[in-house]
Amino acid sequence: MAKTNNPYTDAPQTGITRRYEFNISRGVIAPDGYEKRVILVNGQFPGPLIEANWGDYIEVKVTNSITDDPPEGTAIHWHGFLQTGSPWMDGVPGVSQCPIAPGKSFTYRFRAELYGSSWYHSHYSAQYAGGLQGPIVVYGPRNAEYDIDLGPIMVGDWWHKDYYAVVKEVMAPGYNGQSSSDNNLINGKMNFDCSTVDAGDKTPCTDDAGLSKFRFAPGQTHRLRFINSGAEGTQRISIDEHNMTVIANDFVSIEPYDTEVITLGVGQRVDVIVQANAETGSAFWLRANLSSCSSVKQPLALAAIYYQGADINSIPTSTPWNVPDPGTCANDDLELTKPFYPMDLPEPSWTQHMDISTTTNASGNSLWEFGGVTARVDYNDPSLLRSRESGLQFESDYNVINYGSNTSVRIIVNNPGPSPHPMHAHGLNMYVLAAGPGNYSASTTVLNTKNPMRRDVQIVTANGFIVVQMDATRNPGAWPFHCHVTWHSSAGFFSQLLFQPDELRTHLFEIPRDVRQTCRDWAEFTDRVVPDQIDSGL
Ligand SMILES: [Cu+2]
Repeated sequence: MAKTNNPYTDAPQTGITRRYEFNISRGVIAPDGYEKRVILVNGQFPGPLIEANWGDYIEVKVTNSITDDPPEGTAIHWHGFLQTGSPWMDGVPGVSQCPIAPGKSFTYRFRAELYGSSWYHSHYSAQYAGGLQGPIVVYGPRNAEYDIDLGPIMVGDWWHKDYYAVVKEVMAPGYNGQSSSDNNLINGKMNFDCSTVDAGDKTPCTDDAGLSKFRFAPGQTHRLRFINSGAEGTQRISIDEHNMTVIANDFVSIEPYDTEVITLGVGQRVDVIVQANAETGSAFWLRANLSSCSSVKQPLALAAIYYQGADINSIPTSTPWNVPDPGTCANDDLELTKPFYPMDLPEPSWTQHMDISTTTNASGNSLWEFGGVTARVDYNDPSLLRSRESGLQFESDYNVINYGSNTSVRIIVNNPGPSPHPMHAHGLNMYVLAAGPGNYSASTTVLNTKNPMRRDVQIVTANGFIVVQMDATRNPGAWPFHCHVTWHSSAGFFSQLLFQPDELRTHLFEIPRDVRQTCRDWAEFTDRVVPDQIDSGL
């Protein structure tokens, strides 16, 4: 039961391992009709669905076949998975592992400790904006009834340039902060108007590439699992003439509430139930709009929903909800989102500010600072390995914050700038105690301490703040806490929270043999080829 089973501790011992093999390679695809150089999983975009039951183990053998044009490392992060006792499996290069060298394999093994909807993506530079991403569903107890599971719906902004070209643009001296996405995709599909390309652009382009299509059974209830797998833009998602009942945010079931539109920052997930209460044979648009708080050329993604009996080649003529974009990119009010399984907030043993700022370095690159530091990792020297082998000294640009034996850490993030940031924590769900405009104020900010929302990504709005808290005892490790806008983390918006380093140095956290081997392989590769790490590496 979702109400009585603690989602963090009561996962059943199923004794089952779900095994997958991923081959990562370069390719050329045209999901919206415009050809783009990408990086694919088993030749697919989005990558294959990973499915498991709550309590299962998931094992993925990842082979890096990015062997030329140029050869490149990779590492895959399993978004939202706690990795309790398995910090090596978190998939962050320069933090939990060395990148998987071209031609080499690494097998990730971790437990589905939580249940719900999520995704995997490369954490190597901005590779996931180049296609390396896919959905994950973990089936678990229900907090609301429904008849049909429509599965994951990945929604993401899409750049026509390959990811490395965009990183180059973002990292160039004098960058003005505006790299516009070209389109918006639902499950890797959308049309594009090829007449709008820049003059002289000879890239092959076809109009009417086609849209994603979904089926509704009249009278039945349907579960839809929305995932924002984009690089930057916040999505506002609605279904014409249908209400949605929100039942989960990220990997956290919540008390259901109804809405006409959901707001989804990069990395976030929202699960909804939709009652198919229209007539047999009717058709409706599912709309995802990129909010105006980021810079986009074509904000609207469409998918068609066909009721049984409808002509699946017909074009829906449904009416959109009147839900104007407030332009704030704020998540729904915390009053609306209450975890279904209530938990008490522990007393924080430490409270600190981690504010967001920008800086220009000596070469003229505009970079982010998080807690006053612009981060950059060394792929050859991951912090987790170092925390065992060479003491707890890190160069300042690792941006490691050592919390020692703290039990629960409260972090206040003020964002005085004009961009919103979806803040993502690895290895845990944050308690979200407050989110609002302006700066946090110790005297006036009201903290929501009674069964506060928990999730792994929370948006801090432009000129806004959030207050989050993280339990630091249950999961020793070096856990990234960063902005999920991939161009922002490339430009240094990244930190690592080191929890319980003394435990990390016990025999319980011996460095696995394969993790060492991956570093040896990477060292051998980088002796021959020096990767052009023009960004933070993340
Ligand atoms: Cu950001």
